[in-house]
Amino acid sequence: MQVESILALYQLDSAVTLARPYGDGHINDTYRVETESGRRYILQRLSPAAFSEPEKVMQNVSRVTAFLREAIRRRGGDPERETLRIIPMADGKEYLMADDGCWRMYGFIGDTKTYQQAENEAVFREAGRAFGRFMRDLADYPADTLHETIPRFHDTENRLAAFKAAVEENRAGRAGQVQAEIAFVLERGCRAGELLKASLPLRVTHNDTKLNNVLMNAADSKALCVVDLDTVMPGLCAYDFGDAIRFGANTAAEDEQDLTKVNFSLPMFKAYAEGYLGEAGSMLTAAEIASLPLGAWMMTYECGMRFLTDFLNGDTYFHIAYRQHNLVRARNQFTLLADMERQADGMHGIVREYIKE
Ligand code: ADP
Ligand code: GN1
Ligand code: MG
Repeated sequence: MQVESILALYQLDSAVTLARPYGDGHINDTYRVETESGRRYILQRLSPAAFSEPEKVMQNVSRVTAFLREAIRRRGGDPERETLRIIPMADGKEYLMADDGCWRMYGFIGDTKTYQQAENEAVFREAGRAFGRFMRDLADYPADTLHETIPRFHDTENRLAAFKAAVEENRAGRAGQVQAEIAFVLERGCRAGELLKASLPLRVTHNDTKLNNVLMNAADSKALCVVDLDTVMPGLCAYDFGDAIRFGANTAAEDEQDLTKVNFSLPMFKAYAEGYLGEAGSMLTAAEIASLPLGAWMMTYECGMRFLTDFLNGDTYFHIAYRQHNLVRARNQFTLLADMERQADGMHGIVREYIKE
């Protein structure tokens, strides 16, 4: 459906003056909307490729944000700036099921900044604080009432099975050109089940903790609001920690093509651990803290494999800007992973300091 027709279903404060694609998310179609009075909104079409049951996503988001607003208020924060608010349509519904997918609107949280790369340790430490606080705020959320919006989202063994099927099917005829990358994934396949085998406690986790899913307050550069709540589900803290490290402790962008620039930064890892464990460390068991380096390895392995799977399938899942984009991203993740393997002892040394004997 046209953005204009969707907007016509909303009764906003005044007439819409602008609706323009916004942000760098890989999944949803996001638009920034402005009205005559100067108010702003975020309009999104949920990706049908990612979310087959959008009603469940919206039910989770509605409940989780209501819960977060209370938690934020209780700790003296500002619920209007520190979590998302769904803007209902004129008929009171929180989303629209259209032919091309599910549409929804949020209030725009202004005077903020999102980073596509961690510019320095202070920024990344703040991101760690944001996701640590997020998990703590949701510690008492009844996890069994959450829908699993993407089944087995971080079940890496299942991702590996999907990867092998994509290689076998070779739908886009690209397997021949990525033999080295396929071998890289398969060589490590025996480790895919390591996290799930560890019997770690399930928490309410975000599951997509990329740096650009945190809004930083422009005025003081402090972490303000965690966004992109579509994958909030029961999960392991190692997923949240690991996925953030995968993105932010890379010395280059996730899609940097010059692989000599792609390294794993231990100082960035340390900064994130300080922020995250400073907020959430007291609620975690020793086994959970010890699992965080494995989380970083696993999320990087899994994400590289997911990019390569999408490349093999003909780019049906992640947004791409050019033909080889998913392959570039996969190579980037594998380069990062190899460097993480070289620096595994360093990661373990850092988290060990947080384990109380
Ligand atoms: P995707 O699932 O595609 O990543 P997101 O929900 O993360 O979509 O939105 C894309 C980007 O839009 C985010 O990275 C963030 O920069 C920005 N954004 C999302 N929601 C808001 C909001 N309520 N206020 C301001 N910016 C937002
Ligand atoms: C997607 O939605 P976005 O751009 O924040 C993806 C993550 C990947 C990430 C890789 C729902 O995140 O799992 O790690 O791209 N989200 C979904 O950049 O699949
Ligand atoms: Mg996002």
